[in-house]
Amino acid sequence: MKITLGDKEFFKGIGAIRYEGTETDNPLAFRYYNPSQKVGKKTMQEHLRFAVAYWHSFCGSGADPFGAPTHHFPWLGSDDPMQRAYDKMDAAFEFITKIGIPFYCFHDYDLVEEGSTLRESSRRLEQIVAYAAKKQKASGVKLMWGTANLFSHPRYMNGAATNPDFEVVCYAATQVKNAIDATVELGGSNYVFWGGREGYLSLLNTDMKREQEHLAMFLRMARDYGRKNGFKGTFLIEPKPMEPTKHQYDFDAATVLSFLRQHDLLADFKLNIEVNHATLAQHTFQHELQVAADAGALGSMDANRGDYQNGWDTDQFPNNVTELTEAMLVLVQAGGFRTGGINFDAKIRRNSTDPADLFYAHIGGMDTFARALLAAHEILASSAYLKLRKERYASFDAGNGRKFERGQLTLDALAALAGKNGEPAQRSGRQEYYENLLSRFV
Ligand code: XUL
Ligand code: CO
Repeated sequence: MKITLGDKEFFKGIGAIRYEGTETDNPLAFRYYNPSQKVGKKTMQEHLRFAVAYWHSFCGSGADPFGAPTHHFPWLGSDDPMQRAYDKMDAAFEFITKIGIPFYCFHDYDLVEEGSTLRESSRRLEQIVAYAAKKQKASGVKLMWGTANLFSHPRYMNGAATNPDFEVVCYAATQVKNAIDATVELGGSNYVFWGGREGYLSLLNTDMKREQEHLAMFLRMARDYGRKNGFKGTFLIEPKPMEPTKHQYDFDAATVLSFLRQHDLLADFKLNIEVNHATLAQHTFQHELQVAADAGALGSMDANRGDYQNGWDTDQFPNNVTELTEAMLVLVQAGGFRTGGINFDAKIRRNSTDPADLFYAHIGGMDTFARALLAAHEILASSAYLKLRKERYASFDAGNGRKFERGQLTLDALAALAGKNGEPAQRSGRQEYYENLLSRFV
């Protein structure tokens, strides 16, 4: 079959999406995201560093555990896997360019489907990566991160790096090696590990300690391979507590940080925090970001939202400005992104079946983040917020409080002070006051 490249328009009738301001009625325009607008020292585009997720936006079929695909997008139509891969890439770059997002992210087998042998899969991947390099060069779009899909194929049903069968570990290693090569070739600034199958379904058949040691060994090898072969970016671990596995080892930010510390990997690995993974772990997104930031390990974000009425990973597009303003407060105070950014790891709903729905979804997500950034910046730059929070801790800024922080007191000394001072005066935490302060800027 003769392969055709680059001669189809997949999003007919939709041109470049532009900033038109809040007065516009145009549903295919940005109302807040104005890439060149300065917010403090950086432009919005530099702050937010948006990325499109290849898997949801171009591979997603709308299938769910109860029903067949509903997204019959034209780039998924060909019978030939290579033609399908090229069409998908043409559609992806057309979309990414029209929406004006500077980055994209992929799993190896998002770009092209796996073949029947490892050799065939690697050959397909090499071909499509060469095409991606051309598309990147022609469009200026950059790779934010690459990763290997170590969870879809049945061979990974018992885990990838943590599989009790060494042969599966070797297979996973080959995939990671190829995916790192692809990331390096495409100038990716991060490489992600998301361990969807790294964990257990039942502890009865699981040697947890041994599996976790295997995971650390595997990550060390991937790090060494990447560094030896020209990968200068950041390795990222993306925590998630469960789904698809009952218990995943990368449960949440605190768990991953302690694992990285234990295995001496913190110099090379940071965290990629995803909204709906945070909420699955019974945390807020901003909590997870703060835990990562406090360890100097806030690398990147996967943006989406869960559903308040159910427990699982619904991966909807973000639309809550107030919640995201709290998240952006953490990001801005942490100094913003370096190699990372905001990847829309979100999918249009099963019954959103028009190609235009992909545009509405990303426009809404981008505008929501832009509003949250503007609000967070204003709160930090021109409100009493930081001063008020600091004042809550004023008793540690001088006298015995300061001595305590410096390690100059003993438990006996604290007890003597309590004896002298008596019952402490009640001080309000004023949560509603802080919430109102934030609302004023949203
Ligand atoms: C799954 C998820 C993944 C990772 C990359 O919940 O978030 O798509 O982002 O493997
Ligand atoms: Co994700």
